[in-house]
Parts: sequence; C-alpha cells; structure tokens
Amino acid sequence: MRTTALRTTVLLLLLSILAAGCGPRPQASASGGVTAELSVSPRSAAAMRPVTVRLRFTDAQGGVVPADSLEVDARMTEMSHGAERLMFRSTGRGRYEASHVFSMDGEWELQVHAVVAGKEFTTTLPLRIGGE
Ligand SMILES: [Cu+2]
Repeated sequence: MRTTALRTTVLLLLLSILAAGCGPRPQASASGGVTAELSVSPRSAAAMRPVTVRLRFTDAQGGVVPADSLEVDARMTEMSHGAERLMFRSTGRGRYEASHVFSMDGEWELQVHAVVAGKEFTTTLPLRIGGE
C-alpha cells in the first residue's frame, strides 16, 4: 500500500512539472542580457501560404544589436516530423526577416541559434500557425 501511495505522489509531481511547462510563453526571450523579439505577419498566419517572420535582438539597454550569425529551425512541439530551416536575411539595423511556408497548422517553436555581440545566443520562441 505504501509503495502505491508513493508511486501516486511521484506521478502527480511529474504531471504537475509537465503541466507547468505547457503555459503560454512570451514572444520575446532573453539570455545573457540579449533579448530576441519575434513578430509574424500576417497575424492570421496559416500553413501552405508564405508567412513573414521577423527577428530582432536587443541588449540590456534596449539598443538593437546585430547578429554575427543566425540559424533558425522551426519544429512542431507535438510532432516528431523533421524541422524546417528558416532562411533569414538582414533588413538592416539589427533586423532579420524570413519568408517561410509552414507545412502544417499547429503549435511550432523557433529554435534560434545566433552569435550576438560576440556571444552564443540560443532561445526557443513559440509560434502558433493557423487554427484561429
Ligand atoms: Cu506537424
């Protein structure tokens, strides 16, 4: 009996940890003083149509900082199919833009790997495509 109760407690603890990681996340992510800001257009972005994804990096003072390198992969959070590489180009003043056709509607996340101000910067930004 004791063992069963303990197992139940451990299971509930694990479930609560998992649930805590499932809330809505902000569209900006900071690391080492650098913040990545994401915006997408159109607002009603949907799969199988071109979507414009914009990224911009700012430092702790809020100033825009350019990325020395930038690689972004989009993957669906609830699926195991492969990632899609987004091809960003600089549009000046520390702003980057990619046009991408997402293969499916659903919950995506952008995995950002950049070098900003000489430092490695990695973050994950949530992105919902379609379904609204
Ligand atoms: Cu999918």
